[in-house]
Amino acid sequence: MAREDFIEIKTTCTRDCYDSCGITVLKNQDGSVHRVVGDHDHAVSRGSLCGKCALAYNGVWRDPDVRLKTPLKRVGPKGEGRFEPVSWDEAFADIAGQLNDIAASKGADRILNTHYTGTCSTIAGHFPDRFFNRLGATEVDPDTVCNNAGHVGLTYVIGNSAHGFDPATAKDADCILVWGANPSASAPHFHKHWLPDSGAQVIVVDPIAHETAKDADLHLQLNPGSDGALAFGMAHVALMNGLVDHAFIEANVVGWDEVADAVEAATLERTAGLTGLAPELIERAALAYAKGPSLMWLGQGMQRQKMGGNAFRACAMLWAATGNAGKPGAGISFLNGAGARGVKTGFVSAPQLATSRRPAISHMDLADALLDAAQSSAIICWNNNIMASSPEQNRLREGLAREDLFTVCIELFETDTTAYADYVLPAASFLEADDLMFPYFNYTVSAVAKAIEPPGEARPNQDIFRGLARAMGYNDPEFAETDREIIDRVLDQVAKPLSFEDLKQAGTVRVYDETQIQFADMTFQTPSGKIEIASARAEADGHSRVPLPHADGAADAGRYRVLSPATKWTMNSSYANDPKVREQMEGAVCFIHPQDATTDGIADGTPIELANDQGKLALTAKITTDVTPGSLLVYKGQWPSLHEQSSANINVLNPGDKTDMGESCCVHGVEAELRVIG
Ligand SMILES: Nc1nc2c(c(=O)[nH]1)N[C@H]1C(S)=C(S)[C@@H](COP(=O)(O)OP(=O)(O)OC[C@H]3O[C@@H](n4cnc5c(=O)[nH]c(N)nc54)[C@H](O)[C@@H]3O)O[C@H]1N2
Ligand SMILES: Nc1nc2c(c(=O)[nH]1)N[C@H]1C(S)=C(S)[C@@H](COP(=O)(O)OP(=O)(O)OC[C@H]3O[C@@H](n4cnc5c(=O)[nH]c(N)nc54)[C@H](O)[C@@H]3O)O[C@H]1N2
Ligand code: SF4
Ligand SMILES: [Mo]
Repeated sequence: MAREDFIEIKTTCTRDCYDSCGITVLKNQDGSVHRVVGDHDHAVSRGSLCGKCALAYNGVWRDPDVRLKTPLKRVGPKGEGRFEPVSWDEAFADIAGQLNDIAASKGADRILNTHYTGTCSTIAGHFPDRFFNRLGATEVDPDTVCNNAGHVGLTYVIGNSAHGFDPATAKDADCILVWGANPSASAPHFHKHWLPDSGAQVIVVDPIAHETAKDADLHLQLNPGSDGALAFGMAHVALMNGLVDHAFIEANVVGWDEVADAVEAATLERTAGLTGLAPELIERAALAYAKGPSLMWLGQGMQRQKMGGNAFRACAMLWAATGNAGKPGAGISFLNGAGARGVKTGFVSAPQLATSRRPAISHMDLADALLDAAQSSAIICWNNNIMASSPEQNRLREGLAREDLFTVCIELFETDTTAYADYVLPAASFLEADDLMFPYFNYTVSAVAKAIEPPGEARPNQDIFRGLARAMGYNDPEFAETDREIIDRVLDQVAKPLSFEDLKQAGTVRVYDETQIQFADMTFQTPSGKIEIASARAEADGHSRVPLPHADGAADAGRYRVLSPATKWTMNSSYANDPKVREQMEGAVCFIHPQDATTDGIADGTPIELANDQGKLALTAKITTDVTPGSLLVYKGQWPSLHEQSSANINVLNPGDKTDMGESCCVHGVEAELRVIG
């Protein structure tokens, strides 16, 4: 059939991804789906989806045999995953009864709420917060498993970590510095189109030679955790070459004088020693960046190290010192919230429903909390697969196995986490309900349009929590607000007139016609209103007043540093249950530098085991110079239950150590011993 014979529905991928691709659902005239493909009109993805979504959206994501279709109630022991179907009414009544009992007898703070970005859409991602605000449950702070160190570190310096540069300004940039992000996996279309089309010199700072690093003009393959030292070393080169912008500093920066000595001391020789990089490479990168105009993209991977908050402050120091701000082609970005587009979506969470300050813990403390009956009587997990993604996998499993813990999971699939649930409630996917999406890179807004019916009795998150609220006896008007009312309230704030109908026609709309200049007015939401290299607020929070030229040392003798970033074949743990995706994945592989392999007598295919105090994991060795000596690479995202030998993934080795700031995860700081097995 020709394309015009299909009914086309435009929607948007709502996964946790910089790209937020436009999607076209091609439907047959009888209403059945022919295929889910990329939207040709979408400026970022230009008609293609990434490999993983192209497979999964035509695979497990729409497979009624794999998707959850009815509410399920546990009949077997915890962990076995044996359930019987029950009606929504029965599930809601029992769950509400148990939660009300716990709240009344022990306190609602004994109910833990874990959630993250299964869908990043506005309503399905945030409406459920209304329920937890009203309940007063303990929030397992979502960003602590991902990027909170970066948020905290950057906020000290520039006041707002969720308002980065407008990517449209790349055409004016001479240099783009990608620092600790891997666009080739985590932003595949920005990797494919935006970076090369910018015409800018691309510099990548990353311990792994991923595809974007290989395509870059310069790749600084530094030792993991040495970013603070590198930022100071680059600032040193700028200083020695007259490229520190003193006029800019005078007008807009607080505290340069407090780091100037450390910058002067960060010689090329010293920086090379700390980072493992060649001095000439540091110099070339520093000169290109400092001359500018330059964009600095701070990746989420980079801040997942022990001193990740400090690393962000050090990078922001380099950015400020070189005056790469307030002009076309210049800026710094971690990510962009809806606020970067002048839109406030906070009301979707209805914070006013919380009668007192909500208790919160870090994901790093989740296993502790679950192993302590005085801290937890129930857990509700939605948009999040904690058994695959959170640290301390063995202890987490033990906690979830507690017979006296009441567990509810809201999911599309049966996962390693749902296996421990008392109730599993079937969620509708983003293809199955109307919603909105604010991409976290581009300054755009996108329609999420209901393209197909949910399988069986599955419902969108917001409907599940509306139903639960009703069963709990909550009569607040916030639970009666409809999806369409929320969509209209959000779109009313967009700078140009935009109805949901218009948006659905277009798919994605740029919020501003003109390219935006970040910090054009040079005001910053810091206490001084300026860029704060020295921060009294950081000091009051117990940190150094200024960023430090820090580098982690090498791992202890006999141990390796294990990096576990994103693979291009899964979205966190999502899609690892899709057979076609699994065919593409290399399986449980550990990448190791030839130098280390020789020492340990390892060849391609050698079965090995990584182990530390937390646990152990069997893997197959693969030799490559893509990693640095002393570091190993094991991708995140495998499903523990699908690993036949170990029933675990890389998080079985993750002790859940906290970063210097934000109680956040330093998963790229994990260390383990390696031994040959078999
Ligand atoms: N395909 C795919 N895309 C994804 C995801 C996925 O799982 N798969 N996950 C999504 C999510 S939730 C997020 S948060 C983003 C994350 O996307 P990214 O920001 O790209 O983060 P990571 O993949 O964790 O790591 C990025 C890079 O950081 C590097 N890194 C590790 N330690 C250090 C260090 O000490 N210094 C420096 N400079 N670099 C270091 C790693 O080698 C890696 O190449 O991606 C999103 N997109
Ligand atoms: N070792 C290691 N571990 C990591 C990381 C790492 O780099 N290394 N990265 C960390 C990072 S950055 C993050 S963000 C976390 C992410 O960790 P998770 O939040 O666990 O991410 P996913 O594995 O994608 O799980 C999301 C779940 O939501 C479900 N889902 C999708 N759409 C919906 C929906 O509409 N409704 C509901 N109810 N469910 C839905 C999916 O089926 C999936 O099981 O993992 C962290 N874990
Ligand atoms: S995960 Fe990212 S690259 Fe893949 S389809 Fe979704 S938005 Fe596009
Ligand atoms: Mo993340």
